[in-house]
Amino acid sequence: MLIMEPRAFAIEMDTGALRPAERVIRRTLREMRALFADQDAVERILATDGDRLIYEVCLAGIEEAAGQIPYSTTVIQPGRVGDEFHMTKGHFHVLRDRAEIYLGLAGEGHLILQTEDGTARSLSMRPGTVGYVPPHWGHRTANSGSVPFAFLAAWPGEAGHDYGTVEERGFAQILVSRDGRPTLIANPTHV
Ligand code: PAN
Ligand code: ZN
Repeated sequence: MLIMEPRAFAIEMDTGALRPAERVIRRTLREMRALFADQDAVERILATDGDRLIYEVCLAGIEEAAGQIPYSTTVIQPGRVGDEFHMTKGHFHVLRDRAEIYLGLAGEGHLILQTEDGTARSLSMRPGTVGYVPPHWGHRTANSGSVPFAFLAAWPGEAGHDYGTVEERGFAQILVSRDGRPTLIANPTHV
């Protein structure tokens, strides 16, 4: 039996950065281009403005293993691709019946959830909102505000991350700006 040393981490509440982060993952528009519904808007942005940072994940470095509770903070930059808000790639857990907890830290956004049969929900997230991802719900987050949106996430270490299902099929619903309001609409590119 391995006895881990207890450790404290700090979250910079204004930026959502986790310190010390063991690893920081940066996701840019170029690598996420296929995930946005408006492909013309993707091409236009890449051609005129070049690549852009969509979000960063600061991982605490807790082992992805049964019994552990890995956690991270995510910071999504404000902005849209066409009408669609900047968002994370989104995933299901490999073990579908593993849940997750999200805590809003800064800015405002939406937690977008869907089951494998395409049922979709969205939860508005602000600093202090605890969003619960129940077992079996795929999940992604979007920044629906005008400043960086940051949140903490903690999940069971054995859950695993399945990105392929979302890459192949997309989310059934996407979060777009309609009449100045974040609105969930059917995703025209969903398979
Ligand atoms: C979160 C997400 C994080 C980044 O920690 O991994 O917000 O989103 P993607 O993983 O979809 O790129 C989580 O849900 N972990 O299970
Ligand atoms: Zn997750």
